[in-house]
Amino acid sequence: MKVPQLLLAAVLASALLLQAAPAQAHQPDGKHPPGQSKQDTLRRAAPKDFKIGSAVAGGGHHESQDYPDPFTFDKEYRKLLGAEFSSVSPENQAKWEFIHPEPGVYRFAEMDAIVRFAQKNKQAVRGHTLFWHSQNPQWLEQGNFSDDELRAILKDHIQTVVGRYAGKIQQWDVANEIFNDDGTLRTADNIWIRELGPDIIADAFRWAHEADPSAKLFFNDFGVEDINAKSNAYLELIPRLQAQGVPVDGFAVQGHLSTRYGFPSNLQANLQRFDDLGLETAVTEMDVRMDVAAGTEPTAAQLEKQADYYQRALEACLAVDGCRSFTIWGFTDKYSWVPVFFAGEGEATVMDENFTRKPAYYAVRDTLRSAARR
Ligand code: 9MR
Repeated sequence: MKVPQLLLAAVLASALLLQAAPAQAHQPDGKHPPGQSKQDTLRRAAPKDFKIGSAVAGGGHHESQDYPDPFTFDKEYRKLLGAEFSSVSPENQAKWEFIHPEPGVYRFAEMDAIVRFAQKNKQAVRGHTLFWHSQNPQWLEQGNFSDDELRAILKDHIQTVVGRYAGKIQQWDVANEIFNDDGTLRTADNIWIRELGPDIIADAFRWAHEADPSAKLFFNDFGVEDINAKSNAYLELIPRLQAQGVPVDGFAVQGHLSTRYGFPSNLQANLQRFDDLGLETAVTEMDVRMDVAAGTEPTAAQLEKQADYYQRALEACLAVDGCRSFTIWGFTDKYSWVPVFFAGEGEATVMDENFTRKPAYYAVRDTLRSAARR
């Protein structure tokens, strides 16, 4: 080859390289699924002061599935959990049966690991939950304790658990699901209310506040997205407690929705009426299940409808001043509680079993982005 030809070849080669360079940016990097770069995540899309969260899969229904503990064993899952979210909630790892398995015996390892992970990834933590009718250990439910003993057990539990993570938990779901759909207290199934009377609710908040004055203390429930008898019951109870000086900071709607039913169209107005009381609000367990027969895939129309529900719920929260935290109850269908609890329903989260983003993912991301631009 003569010198000018060589030069030409070199110029051509570098031109080709230059052309190839931007295209490479769109190639999978081996670390992220195609189309998912580290920059392009929900937490990056969100407004600065807004937490976008996920439950941390482990315990509960996971223990009867044929996979190991997701949070501990699934590397891809952990990577996405850290990259995508600015808040995490223990799905089961801080519930009574998990964290307090025997009288006087606490098992903190799993919750400690979640809190460490959150700190490493600069994430907030929502604590869940201290006072509930479900997932209580047998020793508690069948213990035949006197009222004084029960009170002491609850106080010790709340102060031990909340105290251990003091300063590290942004919001605690202190009391979970205390009302029936008709707005009456769940007296029959909630051991605390049944045995000690409704005043124990105020004590639970007081004890939690003593143990961590910096944590925001919430009521949390399902079926309270809309204005209805159950959400009205909270609207009546919370100001009554506040008037007595009980440290209640927030009201949270879980957001377990189904495309079988219409979207709760008064969600924003409902959150707003709690905001008007000076309370924080939050969406804490969002998912949108749909009917899918085993072995079949959801249709495009189903996925669009699901995306629309996620988007409207997020928009409702974003439109209310004190709603600064939106958590989804798991981000992948691989580990969702839904198919285990509802036969014939599933696909409720924003990513499929292979962590591929669904239309709901993009709806959430784009809604966060437009809010961040405002
Ligand atoms: O997702 C949780 C699942 O792993 C447990 O088996 C189940 C047991 O009740 O609880 C699920 O989480 C619930 C949450 O703690 C409270 N609101 C309803 C959630 C879905 O059932």
